Amino acid sequence: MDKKHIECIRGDITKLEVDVIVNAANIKLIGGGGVDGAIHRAGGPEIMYECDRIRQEKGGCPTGEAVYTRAGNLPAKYVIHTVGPVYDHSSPDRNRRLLDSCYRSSMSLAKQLKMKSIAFPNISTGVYGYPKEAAAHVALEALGRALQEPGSIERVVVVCFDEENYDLYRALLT
Ligand code: AR6
Repeated sequence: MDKKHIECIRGDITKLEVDVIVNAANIKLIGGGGVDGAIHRAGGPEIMYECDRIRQEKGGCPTGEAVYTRAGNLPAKYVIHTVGPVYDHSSPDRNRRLLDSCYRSSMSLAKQLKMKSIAFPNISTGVYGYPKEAAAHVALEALGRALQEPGSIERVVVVCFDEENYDLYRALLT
């Protein structure tokens, strides 16, 4: 197998033993439902404490960008919080550019932190309404590009919670 690779699994990202897990957060970093809720519940209050500090210092995290906190009780070392676009049917290019930027910014931050393994959820494909197939193409293109660039990351895991996303990724990765 290639030393640097992308794999997909079906499951709960909070259980993963990787260096970094990525959260699909909101611009205020105030927590919410979906994967964001699951990460804060499983990780405990330390993660929100650090999100509060980031909000006080810089107002939160703009769409398409990424910030990091420690991971509290999770097996990971860090959580990278990125904010996907709320899908806007009238702006396909903007949706794509912002989602691409989430994956790119998260990979870049993980490399700055000298991390070797990272797990992503299917950003924006829950309450933010991004069509799953289109999002999977954007994600894999961005991750493939980021893996080709120099840096510490050797293992990227896409964690699919729902069957539709899992089937899509499995088909695209095999
Ligand atoms: N592990 C992995 N993936 C999960 C998990 C989990 N434990 N739980 C849900 N998913 P969403 P968004 C999947 O709605 O669309 C939050 O309230 C889920 O099946 O979590 O980016 C934030 O605070 C879906 O495929 O994120 C924001 O306000 C994917 O995670 C807003 O939702 C993303 O769904 C962000 O919306």
